[in-house]
Amino acid sequence: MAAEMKEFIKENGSLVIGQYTIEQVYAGMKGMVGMVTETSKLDPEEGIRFRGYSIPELRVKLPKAPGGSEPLPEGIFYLMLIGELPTEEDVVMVSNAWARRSNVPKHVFDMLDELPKNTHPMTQFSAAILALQTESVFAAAYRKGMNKKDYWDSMYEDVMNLIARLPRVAAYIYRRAYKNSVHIEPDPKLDWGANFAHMLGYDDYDMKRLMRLYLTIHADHEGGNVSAHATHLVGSALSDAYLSFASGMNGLAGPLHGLANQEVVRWIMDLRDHYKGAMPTKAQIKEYVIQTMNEGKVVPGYGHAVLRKTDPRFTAQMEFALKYMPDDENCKIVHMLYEVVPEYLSTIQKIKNPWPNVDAHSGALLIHYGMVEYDFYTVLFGVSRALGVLASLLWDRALGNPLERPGSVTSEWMKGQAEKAHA
Ligand code: HAX
Repeated sequence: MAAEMKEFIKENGSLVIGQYTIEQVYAGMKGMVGMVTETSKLDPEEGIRFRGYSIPELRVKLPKAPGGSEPLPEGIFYLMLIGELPTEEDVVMVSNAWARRSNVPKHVFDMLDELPKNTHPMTQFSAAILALQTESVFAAAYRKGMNKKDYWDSMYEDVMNLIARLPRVAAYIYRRAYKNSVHIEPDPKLDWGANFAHMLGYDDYDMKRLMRLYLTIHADHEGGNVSAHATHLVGSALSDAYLSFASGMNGLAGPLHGLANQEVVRWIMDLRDHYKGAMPTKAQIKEYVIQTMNEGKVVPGYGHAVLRKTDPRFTAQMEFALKYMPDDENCKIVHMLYEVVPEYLSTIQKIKNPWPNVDAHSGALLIHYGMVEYDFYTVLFGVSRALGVLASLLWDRALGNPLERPGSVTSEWMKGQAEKAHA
């Protein structure tokens, strides 16, 4: 594929594929094509497709655990990395490889134990990923002196080892923060998602089913979102998978990105408190949304930089809720919000997308199965996001992608351009 891409660029490299405006440069480069990401592509109207497959298609087509109804996340990783739907055997192979590679060195747990218990779980997660960097096969090989052609091999080792280790690290953070540091050993017989639920302390079948869905739908959202872009950008300096992925997680920890999943639940709890715990009416919800906006805050879980319709990841979770927990009060509120918020936000001209994103629903599902510690939710997102951004990083190395270094200008320069244009 690397040779094919070189040839493609040689033949077509001078073709112009777009133009952009001063406004786009100031508005976070939205809508400017600036990178190639093979694992998934986001359509503003339809939502994400992983290697061409939509979420509803993947919920049917990807292999499932025996007797299970939701895809195994191992399958979406295989699909993103290889570009083809996996067989049942392929998925078992990935599952076994991750189980074999999942050992976390003691110094990572020791480091976590030194942090104040109230350190935000995402800060702990990022610090633990950096602490794991001692294990980087790529960094060790580079130091010894490695031919460019061999980058892919050691990066593959890092990517597989890191993904294998993340559930253990995340579960350790959770049990330390919320379960008196009573830790649970992994069960190598379980698949990656079920084992994660097990180590978190949720052994019932329902949570394992939710975890498999959750880890599948959060895995990737093309290359420009903050966590994917940060991982890719840092990786372009030949930083190893640990250094690159930690950067991505620092981006995911922002409230306009992955942290929105905890903010949604916090906002719903505040809303419920505001109305003294009673189920709010639609009129009350609207009133609370208006109050949030008037206080200069965002309504978490709504809006998107690219999407212009309801996020199919929201829809998948809503279907799950209606099937498995139709009477859950928090889910009912989430569904009422869906009836009220877009209608209101679409009256505000500056908001480009009034529809819910993935984070609008996930917390309510987790609370239903007993995971109420919402500060932890973004770590779950991060474990899943590893699948996409690390598959992409591996492709970056395989294709020999170069250092990323966009140009930047001053506002003086911009004004000069405008003057020239108006002269
Ligand atoms: N509530 C209130 N105001 C909103 C809004 C919301 N949900 N969504 C957008 N706006 C506002 C923006 O803050 C911006 O206001 P200013 O011009 O005053 O700064 C204006 O509308 C235009 O924004 P936009 O062009 O529609 O949206 P952006 O591409 O700039 O931002 C965001 C996209 C997702 C960051 C934005 O919609 C937002 O803040 N949403 C709430 C937070 C959230 O749910 N984030 C998670 C997004 C999905 C994700 O990455 N998950 O991990």
